[in-house]
Amino acid sequence: MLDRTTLLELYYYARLTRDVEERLAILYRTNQVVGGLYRSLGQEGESVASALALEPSDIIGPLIRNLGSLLARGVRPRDIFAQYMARGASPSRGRDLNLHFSHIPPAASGEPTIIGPISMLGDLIPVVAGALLGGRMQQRRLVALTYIGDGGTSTGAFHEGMNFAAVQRLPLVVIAEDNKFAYSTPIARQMAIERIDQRAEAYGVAHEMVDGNDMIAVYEATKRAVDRGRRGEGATLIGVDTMRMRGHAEHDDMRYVPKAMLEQWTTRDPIAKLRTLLVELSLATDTDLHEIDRRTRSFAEAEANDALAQPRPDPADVTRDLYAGTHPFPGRRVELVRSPFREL
Ligand SMILES: Cc1ncc(C[n+]2csc(CCOP(=O)(O)OP(=O)(O)O)c2C)c(N)n1
Repeated sequence: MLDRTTLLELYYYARLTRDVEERLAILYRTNQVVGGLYRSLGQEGESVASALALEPSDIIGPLIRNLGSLLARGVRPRDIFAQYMARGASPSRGRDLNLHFSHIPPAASGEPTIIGPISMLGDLIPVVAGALLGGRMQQRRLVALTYIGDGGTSTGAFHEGMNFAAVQRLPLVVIAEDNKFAYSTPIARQMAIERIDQRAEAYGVAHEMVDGNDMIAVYEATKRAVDRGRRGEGATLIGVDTMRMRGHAEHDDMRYVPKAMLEQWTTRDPIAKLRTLLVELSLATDTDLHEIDRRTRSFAEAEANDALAQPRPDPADVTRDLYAGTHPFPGRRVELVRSPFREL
């Protein structure tokens, strides 16, 4: 069984993810968000739990729906809000949106390397595998964690990346999310196999399937995969059984999802599930958990307001950092915050 601190961290970061997304939804409806909002409602648990199983300096490559993985690794919510609102001081300085930014710290910093999402689905797998190859050449014992949706696993780039990672025995951990729909395409139209983790068999990669809404199960499976990778035993694909409880993005009313299906998955909410367990095991009281809820809600609100107060990019330097040889900005590093539970 996981220690109490880790369990409370799982709860805290899943709550924070939901609260940051709730704030983003308000900003979206009031026209403050530039572009779309791709929520992870109902599947926050798998992003948070998998990312917490890494060592702090490991590599993480989220896709657009894996906000929880970045928050769990310490990325400050203010930077996320600033990205969504294309503010001039956001990590990409308003040149790109949402989670599309990277963080490449010096090796000795102990900070995570973050490789931003690549819009062409599947392509993040070979890129993250390449980063691991680089880490190996520098004799760093890094493990990398990345994510792919069920739709993304049907791309050629996914297959090439997985095969490359397998052949090179790279310490790559891939979370393959069966969240039931790729936009409006149901999983049965996506693959002829029973479980998404069976994709791994073609490459000779270790795999297992877990309940994606059971944060402890996801944490433990990822930890096993991370340890295996660090021991030099190669890549792992972890299939997570979960459900996307909002549309593909906020503009999508998800009319293609049967109501009964949504109702059934409401009873399997990952945050509610962990909350019940914490109380049942007497690891936290209802009052303790209410206090965490209050804390994450007010943190998300304050961080959103901070980002709202930031100026937009200066039109005068709009082409800076876009083309070679035009006075690039000095590197802007993402601001990281420590887990409140590790400071106690
Ligand atoms: C190669 C490629 N094809 C199509 C798209 C357009 N597209 C963006 S997201 C998406 C659905 C992705 O579904 P899935 O991989 O299951 O992830 P989910 O949205 O369920 O998290 C599609 C088709 C794309 N970005 N890249």
